Amino acid sequence: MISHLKNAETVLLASHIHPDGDAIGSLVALGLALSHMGKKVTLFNECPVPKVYRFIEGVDNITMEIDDFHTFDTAIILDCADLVRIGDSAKDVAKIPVLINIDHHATNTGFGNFKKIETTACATAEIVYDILKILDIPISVGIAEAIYVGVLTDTGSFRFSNTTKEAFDISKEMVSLGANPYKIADHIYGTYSLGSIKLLHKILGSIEVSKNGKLSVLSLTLDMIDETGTHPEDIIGLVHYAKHIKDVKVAALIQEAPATGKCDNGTLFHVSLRSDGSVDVGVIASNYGGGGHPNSAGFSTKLNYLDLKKQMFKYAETM
Ligand SMILES: [Mn+2]
Repeated sequence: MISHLKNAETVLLASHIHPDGDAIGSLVALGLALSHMGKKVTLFNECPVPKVYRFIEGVDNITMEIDDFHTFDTAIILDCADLVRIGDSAKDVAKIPVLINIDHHATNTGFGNFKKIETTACATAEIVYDILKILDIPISVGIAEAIYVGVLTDTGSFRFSNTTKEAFDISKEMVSLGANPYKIADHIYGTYSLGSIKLLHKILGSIEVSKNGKLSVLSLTLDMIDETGTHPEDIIGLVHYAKHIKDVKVAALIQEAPATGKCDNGTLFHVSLRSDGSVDVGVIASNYGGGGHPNSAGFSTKLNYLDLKKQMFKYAETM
């Protein structure tokens, strides 16, 4: 894979729809690095970059539309367990001569011609960091911030079970190279709009807990987004509130999908799942055609709201 990366000339880099900090951070960090090597680089994500990540250098170069997929000799897919996670363009991207799959999800399907799948990596940004070391590319302040964002957000600010020694080692190095932890944290956690706090109020009001107290469910409707003047891409990390309840093993956020939208073809709801470690939510998500990690996973569904909730609460009785 490394020798192919060195030889690639026109590279498309893509990450998953509804991007998180790792999807954006990995995309930008590797993109800046490959540009530095003199390659023609295009950064691609089908969904808008959430506002809280727009401070990262190079995010303005992320495009949501590609006119001609034939111009690329290589596609690098980041933080995606499956190629379809990049969205509608998966079928076009699949035709690019060489596909490189860089990811840390245990449910990764192993797609692509070359792959670097490290399931023990705290974030895809950690794997990108390793690749930059192998390629001996200098890490600029912009790259350092992007990698730091990936590690910070995928570890839940160094709280989740994937918070490894490497997470701290890499973060320390990124800080020594110029990433500013306070500035980054303030952008990601301290720049919410009033509307998003009002939205939080509405979502918290929707909470339901299963009879045995092991499953908590938050619901987010399009009406709530409308009423608060917020945007779906601004909704980050809400599911964790449902996980903070004592004795809850699995927390779920059911999010209504827009009726039309490039990101959401035919999908009625997106479901985010988080586990305390005693239930493998990656398996639950796979059963619904999604994927993820044992403690953090998600899926999209065409089930209606009541049927979906019924199935989830029925499942809760087995936990
Ligand atoms: Mn990730």
